[in-house]
Amino acid sequence: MLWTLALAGCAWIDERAFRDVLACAEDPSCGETDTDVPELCYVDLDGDNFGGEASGHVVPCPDDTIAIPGDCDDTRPEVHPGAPELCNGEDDDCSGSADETGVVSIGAQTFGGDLEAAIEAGGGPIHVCAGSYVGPFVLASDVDIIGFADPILGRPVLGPVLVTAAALDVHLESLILDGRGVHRSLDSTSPGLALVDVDLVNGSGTYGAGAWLRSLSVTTMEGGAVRGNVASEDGGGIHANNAWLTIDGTVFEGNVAGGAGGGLSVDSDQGVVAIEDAAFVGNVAERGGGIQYNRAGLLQLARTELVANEAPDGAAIAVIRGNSRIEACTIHENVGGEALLFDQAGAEHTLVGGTVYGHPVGAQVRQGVFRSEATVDWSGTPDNEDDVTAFLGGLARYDVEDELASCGAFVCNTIVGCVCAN
Ligand SMILES: [Ca+2]
Ligand SMILES: [Ca+2]
Ligand SMILES: [Ca+2]
Ligand SMILES: [Ca+2]
Repeated sequence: MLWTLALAGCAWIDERAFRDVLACAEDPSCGETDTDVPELCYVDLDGDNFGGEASGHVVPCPDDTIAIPGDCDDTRPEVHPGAPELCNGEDDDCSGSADETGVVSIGAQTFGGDLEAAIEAGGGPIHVCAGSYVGPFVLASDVDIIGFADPILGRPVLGPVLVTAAALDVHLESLILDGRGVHRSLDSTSPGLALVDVDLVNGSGTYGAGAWLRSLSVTTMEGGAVRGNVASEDGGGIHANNAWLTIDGTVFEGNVAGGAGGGLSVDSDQGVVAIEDAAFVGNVAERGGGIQYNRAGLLQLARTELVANEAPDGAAIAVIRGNSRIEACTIHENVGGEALLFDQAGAEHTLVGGTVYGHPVGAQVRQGVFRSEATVDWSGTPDNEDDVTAFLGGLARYDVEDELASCGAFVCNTIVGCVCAN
């Protein structure tokens, strides 16, 4: 009614008065008491049309203020109510929290929960927040994918979770790739794959259930874990076939291979494998419970722990082809056969310091040259008093722990057994 009067009288009213008229029309108590509270202005320094602090003015608002509050960061125009919530640890939409579960973003662009779309779009590091994402994810160009709060990349049906087909430079960080017991977690041909704090878990496959690193690929691993993967053939955790692989601080735990290399198998003749500050714990295989190395070249292993791995041959490590240098490693209580198995004529193996204990036989050199460059502690435990190095040449097997201290190097073959090389 009041509205009608106002229009009929052709009286000029400002916008606020007009809104009051509208409100009154729906409020029977209008006019009985004075509820006419002045509308406040809020400082809007970043110009996103949402104010932060109250400015002390009422409408009409002066410059740099606005009657709409709710800006939780008035220094950043991209942060305001209704802005897309990005995966960045910050509250972008001013809802009161960084509610980022299931959010994927590249810079200021959000992809909701669609990681595949983000990979296709590219153009910057992809940030993936907590949540579960369903692959497969095929990387066909350079990409950085960085997780926050341990997002899980999985796949419910057949096919690897993540494939780096033809990708040149791939950086994956703080992600969990979960094969969910149906396929391997990672399949790489990338010549530049970096895994930083990436977990490869619950994979299943013939070779390399956690990851199959294919011919001529180059991979660096830093931190993270390879856990609970099961291969029917070689490489329960990882199978490196003609592949370069550097491992720093990664934990291989509870992986199983029906063939060789419960934690890691290395084969074919190209590529360098270097491992440091890692741990192989509770992996199981028919040969090389922790690691099998079957490649011309050199296995480099430093400051790494091999514990409670299990295999009838080479419970911790089997080097059946190629050379090895095992430095300052802790190798104890592996189960099955000897802890260390070396078995190629002419190959050279050097043990430098470290500790080997808790096995019926510490090391077995079937063939090759075996050297000890620093004192290795072959401590038996009360339950394993015969835990000394044993060398098997042909049918002759004998313990040489004491001789090793004075000799330093043995040459072993299947004809004459082992003789001091000095
Ligand atoms: Ca603002
Ligand atoms: Ca803002
Ligand atoms: Ca955010
Ligand atoms: Ca929020």
